[in-house]
Amino acid sequence: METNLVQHLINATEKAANIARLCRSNEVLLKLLVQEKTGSEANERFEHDFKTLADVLIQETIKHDIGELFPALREAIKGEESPTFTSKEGETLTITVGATIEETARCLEAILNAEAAEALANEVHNNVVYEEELLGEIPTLPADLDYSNMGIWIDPIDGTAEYISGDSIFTNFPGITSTGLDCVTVLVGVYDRTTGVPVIGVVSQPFHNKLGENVYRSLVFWGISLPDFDLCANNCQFEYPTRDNRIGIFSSSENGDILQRIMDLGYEFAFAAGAGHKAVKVITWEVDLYLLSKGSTFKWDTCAPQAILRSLGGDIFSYRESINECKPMPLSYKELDNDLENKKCNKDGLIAVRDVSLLEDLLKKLAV
Ligand code: 2IP
Ligand code: CA
Repeated sequence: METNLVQHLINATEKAANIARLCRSNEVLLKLLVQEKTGSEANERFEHDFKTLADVLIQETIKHDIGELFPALREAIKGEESPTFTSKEGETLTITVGATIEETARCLEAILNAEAAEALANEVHNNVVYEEELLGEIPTLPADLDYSNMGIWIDPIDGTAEYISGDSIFTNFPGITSTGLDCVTVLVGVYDRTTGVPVIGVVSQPFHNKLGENVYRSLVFWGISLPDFDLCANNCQFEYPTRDNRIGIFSSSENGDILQRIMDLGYEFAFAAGAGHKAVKVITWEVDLYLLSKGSTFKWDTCAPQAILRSLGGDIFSYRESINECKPMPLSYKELDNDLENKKCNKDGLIAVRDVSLLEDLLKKLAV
């Protein structure tokens, strides 16, 4: 297969989705996920829970697979979790993906029982090629694309609380789930390290299509936004819905005064979990707006959907900065030397849209 970064990111995302699904369908792993301690687990020595292990393993698998194919990118692949676990006695263990199933299983056995470790290691080393009609045609990337100037943010499982509980609640809007497995996403975003602009995004909903008991098929969205190379492509050409109302999607904890102002502009509201999930609803045009006034998302939550939205003429903007500057200010992934920890957080909130012209009224209305 041609070494096309987008196709390989999609394959890696699908492998991540397989690992996430395995943890919910395998009885031993599910028990660990919902923390029913059996007393016989080796992981009692370690302070982290199994949810974190699943996250770390998915993240390290994507890093391993993409790092091997694109060595220039390896050091710049970052995720939400640190791969190092610390035990109560101060002993440390770093989760690594080995060269073989056995090697990976051996590493996991320090935390899990042999059966669970082997099941996970098998999935980590499974050769996954995601081929799906809905993916559309993935273009060849420019030959002179500088991979050494790119960075990747991974959110291995966004909507972790939904992933663990699995309980679904629906909104009044068809197709929009408020809580539950449909709100879970895997997010992989690539950005230009010089400009801080997101350029490639892959977002998967591993539990979107339920085919049977514990059998799901992913829904995958991808986008490329490289205007300097005259290349914008995606598999998200959804038509604008034939509705005359505008819909906004929000976190259930959004500020009441802000919601009132948006309601005054005529928007209807959907409340749903998952930052990635809410951004997907903007991508599919099921809603017009995802707005969050608080700093409760991180670079790994927004990089992938922002790249996809940019490929569609939309974007994700900083909520507070845009209000202060009275113009749309896109979220940036520029790596600044100072204050690195703080820079991981989208501390000024966000506004995600496909139609950037919506910001004109919004910013006026939201300015204090
Ligand atoms: C969370 C997750 C939450 C979201 C929060 C994210 O990421 O997406 O659902 O809150 O902003 O950081 P809300 O659902 O209120 O929008 P994670 O699940 O990875 O911690
Ligand atoms: Ca997240």
